[in-house]
Amino acid sequence: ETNNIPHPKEKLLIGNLLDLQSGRRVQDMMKLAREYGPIYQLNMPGRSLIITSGYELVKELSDETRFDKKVWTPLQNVRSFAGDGLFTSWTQEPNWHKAHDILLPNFSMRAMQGYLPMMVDIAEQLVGKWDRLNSDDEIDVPGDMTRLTLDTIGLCGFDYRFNSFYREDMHPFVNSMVRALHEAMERGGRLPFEDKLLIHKNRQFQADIEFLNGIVDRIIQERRESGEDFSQKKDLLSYMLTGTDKQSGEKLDDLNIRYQIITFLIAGHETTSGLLSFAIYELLHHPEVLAKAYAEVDRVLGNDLSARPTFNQVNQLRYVTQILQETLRLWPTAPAFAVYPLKDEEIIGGKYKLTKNEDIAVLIPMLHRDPAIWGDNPDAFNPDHFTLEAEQSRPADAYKPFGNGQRACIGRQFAMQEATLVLGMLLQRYHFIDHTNYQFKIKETLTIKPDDFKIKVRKRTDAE
Ligand code: MNH
Repeated sequence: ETNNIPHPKEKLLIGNLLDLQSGRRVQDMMKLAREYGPIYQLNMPGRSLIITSGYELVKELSDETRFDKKVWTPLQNVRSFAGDGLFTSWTQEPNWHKAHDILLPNFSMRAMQGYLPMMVDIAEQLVGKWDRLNSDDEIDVPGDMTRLTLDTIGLCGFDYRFNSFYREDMHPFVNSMVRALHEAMERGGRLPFEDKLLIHKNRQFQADIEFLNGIVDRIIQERRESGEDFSQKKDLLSYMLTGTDKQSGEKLDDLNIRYQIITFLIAGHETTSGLLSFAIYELLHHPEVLAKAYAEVDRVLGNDLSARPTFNQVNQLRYVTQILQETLRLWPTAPAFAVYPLKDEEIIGGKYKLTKNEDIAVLIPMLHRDPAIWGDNPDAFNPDHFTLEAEQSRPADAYKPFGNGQRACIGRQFAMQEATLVLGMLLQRYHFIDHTNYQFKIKETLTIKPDDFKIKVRKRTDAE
């Protein structure tokens, strides 16, 4: 090859396929980045994957006049159920621009203010559950955070209650979604003929997709039958059903609405639940950070547990926000995105050559550990990385947990508001107890979460 990009030695016929193991692809990519550096290439049957993680490289890849989002192999597989929804569409597909234009008002500052009471409603169900536990009862942290975030996007986006806190198991939507996301990712690591042979997995994938569609169709039907005036309710669903795109004057078609709802139900909860889970994990291991967080929460929210946090109070939880930002630095829960060059390109002053055919991935957890930006100890958790001064003295492209440019996350403020509110309410109420001496382990689907992470809590109002 002549593109100068380092690559691990390939095996006959399968190339580097085995360098990324099932269930730990992101972690293997991180390991290879530590070994091969800020850019390396993996060659697999039928495709090649370039993995970047140095700030200097990502700065160039973030230039939207030269590079655009690529719907790379994992996302192509997600298109089986998310179609040309916002997350899985190419920028030049008409429905990307249309849906972006129609749905943007749902993510304004005013819209965030409107969501807060609904976010509080669901957060109160979470603390209602934790308040009633016996002191010996264990909490499945990612499990309860998933209940919380799914119910929040359901209520805020679609006026639909999954009521996950009223059931012992997960809502079946979650099981189908997790399996489908996992399968979408696994397909990228199999040989094409293997994919075809896995009859059971293919059947399960189809069944899961049909199940997700069924839930979405029920949500649409309930709204249509509710007889409410769509133009009065300003949630995602009403914009999807009635909004028109300024450029084309058109509405979204029925199939695309289905894709958008699935997209938002998935994108709107899977990553935020991981963020809250990792944040609690980090707090358990950083008592000095935890103490500062308690002090801030006590000052801003006070100790009246029956008072509902206001929009202003949530925005005043600056240190809690820094904790979440630092958590997303080390554990960006959507750990990679991909771009392609609009024409054949050279980067780093002609050092590396890039073509449209490769998937060029930005491996966010390693970008966020570039020593040139984060110093000699980039693995250390330190919310002071996100003081205003620290943020101002750092280039913007060094931190990309929400992706890049016009294709960056539309739900960023939504996620941060929800996570800040919930972490604030938990800190206001509980001591966290690591009774299992948790051994950190990551579970990968398309996203990352702490695996099998259990805690106990004790109310702060109880005697020490
Ligand atoms: Mn979200 C795109 C991360 C929460 C809806 N999101 C992205 C991308 C990243 C991302 C990274 C870009 C992916 C790519 O370039 O291929 N998102 C996150 C993280 C959180 C998150 C880390 C929480 C923490 N996302 C949310 C929430 C919603 C949401 C909450 C909805 C309420 N995200 C989206 C949508 C897109 C997206 C929709 C696609 C946007 C577009 O391309 O127009």
